Amino acid sequence: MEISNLQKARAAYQPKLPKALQGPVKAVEGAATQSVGNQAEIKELFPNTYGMPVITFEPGAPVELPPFNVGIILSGGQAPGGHNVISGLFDGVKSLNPANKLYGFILGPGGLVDHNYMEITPELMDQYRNTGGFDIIGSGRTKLEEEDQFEKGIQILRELNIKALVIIGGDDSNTNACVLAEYYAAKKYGVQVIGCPKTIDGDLKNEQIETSFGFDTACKTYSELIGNIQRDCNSARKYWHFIKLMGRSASHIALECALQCQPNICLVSEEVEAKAMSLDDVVTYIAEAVAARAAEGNNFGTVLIPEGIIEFIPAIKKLIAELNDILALPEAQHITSANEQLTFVRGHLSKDNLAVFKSLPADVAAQLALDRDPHGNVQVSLIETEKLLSRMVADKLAIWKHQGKFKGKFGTQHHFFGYEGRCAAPSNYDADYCYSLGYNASRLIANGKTGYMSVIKNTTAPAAEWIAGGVPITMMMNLEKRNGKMKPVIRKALVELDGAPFKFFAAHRAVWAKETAYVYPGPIQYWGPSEVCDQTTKTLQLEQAK
Ligand code: FBP
Repeated sequence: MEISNLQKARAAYQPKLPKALQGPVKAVEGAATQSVGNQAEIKELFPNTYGMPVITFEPGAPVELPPFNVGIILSGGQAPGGHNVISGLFDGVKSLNPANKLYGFILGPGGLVDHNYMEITPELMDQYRNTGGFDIIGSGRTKLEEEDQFEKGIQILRELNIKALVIIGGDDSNTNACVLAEYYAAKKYGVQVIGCPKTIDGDLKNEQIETSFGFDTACKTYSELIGNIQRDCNSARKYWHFIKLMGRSASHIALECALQCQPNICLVSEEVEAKAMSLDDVVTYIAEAVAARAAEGNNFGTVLIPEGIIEFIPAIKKLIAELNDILALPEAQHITSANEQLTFVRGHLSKDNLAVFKSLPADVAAQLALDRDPHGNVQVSLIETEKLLSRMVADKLAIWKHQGKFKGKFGTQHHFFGYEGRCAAPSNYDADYCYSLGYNASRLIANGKTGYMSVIKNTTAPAAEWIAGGVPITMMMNLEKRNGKMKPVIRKALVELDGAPFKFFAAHRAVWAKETAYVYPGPIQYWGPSEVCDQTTKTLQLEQAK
């Protein structure tokens, strides 16, 4: 395999570990835990894995363990650092006993069910250290939730003599990891299941998890691109750039990029919902900023749009909730064509929601009514919100022009950044954080834990001071409606409007809207001054400063 010079140099980088993981560990247990919501129901659903204590690792005495094998699964969307979780786990498992083996299940959870796997050998591992992507074993979105899948899984786990399975995923995949842990514990199958917090979306975080891995690198990659666009924009001074950013429901990515780049406008879905804004309110907000800049001769600017915004406009949110219920009806399961599905949906919607549905541009309405991903999510990355909004702003400005309220020009360009950042070579932060998460998972396994998520905290401090341990996954759960039914799920972390990152943004955005206060972050640097190479996201800095 031909590899780039950067890849070669980067392969030699030895990721840092927290001090507690640099030698043998002892697990220190905290008090019993409770789930974040619906405690009685979650306890009943997870009798074997509910209420376990938070674990913190401290330096301890060496213990000899018989050899054991471990399996690993990459689940869901790619996020920078996945290969480092695997290399951390690989090194951790080998450090416990060089005879231990690591097996990767191919193309996500489906690999476990279909018995599609490969051994991760030292030679293979070395080709992927500190690289982006999930291509070492591939990823997939198969949802692990049926008993029959769990039973197929145990067959191959037994065949390979696997003692523990590590599932690297977002909130949905870690929810499934917990269900699997509970199932294997209830059946006394003797296989442990450990989760790892992954997603560029940044929405898998809470009191215990500071950030999901990949958020740091992805946001830095998008911010580099946004900065480049802002330079171009400020050079030609003739376009408004509408930039949609991945992130699914939550606006963490858009907000972080706004903190890094200081664009003229950044929409925050959670605020749109809290202020009960209509689509027209959002359009008016942007149009007013465009008109105000035009009045000063500035016919250019940048608008950041979180990809999930459409779901947060209250009328559309209500519509989506009803659509989800309709799509979960038994009759809907036999529909074979998109047209048939649209007719079915129209025939079942309530009067108010049908009116909202009909008011949407046909392409957006169709996307909302069509298939969900395997976890029941609307596939927001497929909705071209950046074009929808710029089209509606143009229409409004045309009316204002006619009324003499807008005298400028409005030329537009559109961008969607998502896939560009998900497989970027991990920043130093993600390289260290991910390696530590993986290494730490090996210690949770060695300590016999199951139903835990690997966590590393205090990550705004130097790596040696990071705190390693485990958190019971049930602790993060509550009940939410999915595919028409109430299900136990990890609570998604949306942007908090009283949180430090949003407050900082809100305090500065009026100036950023009017003036051209762009910041150009430039590309991620791996070697050089620490203030350039080792900074965490602004979100994390602001959150941890409290
Ligand atoms: P995960 O939640 O699985 O980490 O995926 C994140 C994400 O990149 C979202 O931001 C985006 O909406 C979605 O995946 C896109 O899905 P796909 O990779 O299937 O196109």
